[in-house]
Amino acid sequence: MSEARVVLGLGSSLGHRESNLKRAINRLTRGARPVLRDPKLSKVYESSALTPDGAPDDWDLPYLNCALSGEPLVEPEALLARVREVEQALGRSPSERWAPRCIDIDILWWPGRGMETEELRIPHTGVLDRAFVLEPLRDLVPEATLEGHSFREHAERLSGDGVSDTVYVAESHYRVRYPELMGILNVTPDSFSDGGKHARPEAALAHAWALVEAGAAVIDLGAESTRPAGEKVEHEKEWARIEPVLQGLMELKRSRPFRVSLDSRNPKTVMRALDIGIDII
Ligand code: PH2
Ligand code: MG
Ligand code: MG
Repeated sequence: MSEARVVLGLGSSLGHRESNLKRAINRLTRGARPVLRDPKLSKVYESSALTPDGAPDDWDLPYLNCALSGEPLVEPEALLARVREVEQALGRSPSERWAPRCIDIDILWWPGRGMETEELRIPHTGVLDRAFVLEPLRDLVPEATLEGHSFREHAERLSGDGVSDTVYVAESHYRVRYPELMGILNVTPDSFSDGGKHARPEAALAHAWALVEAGAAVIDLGAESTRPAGEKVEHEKEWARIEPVLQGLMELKRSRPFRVSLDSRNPKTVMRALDIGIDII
């Protein structure tokens, strides 16, 4: 039988919110000291800040929230200690209650480990009346019950009352959930890995298409191999290789969303490519 899973709630309203969530998730689940095994992530939601009465206007910064579940590798007190360490490592500074924060990590739900001490309350305060907590929780443990109803039912009740502004944000979800993939497109005769394969523009574009189909968010175009003793390519020659492929990539971008990165050490090439429309240098 598998151990009960714990559910953490994560929120961020300061800095690069998606990066903050992603970094917290990585620290909790990977690396030197993971505290959760077999992690699952809810959707990522945005909502306006819940602030105390009389809070300054500049506290009114929208939050991204999500929930993370996993098999706990430590006891509740040790999990709380690790959570605080991660908050600190990501730059959380002691501040007033409910002030904006770069990261907040709360232990929301842990079947069989309900408790109420000075330090720790499980289930976490307010899980049933805050949509930004309840909706992520519902994504992960819809059938778990609290106060006689499942989280699915509680979430339906809250969204039914029409006051919640918590919305799923697909772009943020993907950015938190997945690292982006970059596909490499070498239009060189002599690269290590694929030298010569895509020397013709049509072949290069077919390969770019396949990379985008396979999930590449960025296509990195280069026309000069930087391998040791590789051929040095001057601007005119480099541009003759780059230009037709770059034009073709612009066409491709009409039907598929991806960004184009240019891998070049030559300012002239960069300037001309900027005119056509690259996203990353
Ligand atoms: N967390 C707070 C205070 N207010 N508002 C939203 N929308 N989301 C939060 O996670 C949140 C909040 C304190 O932890
Ligand atoms: Mg909180
Ligand atoms: Mg907290």
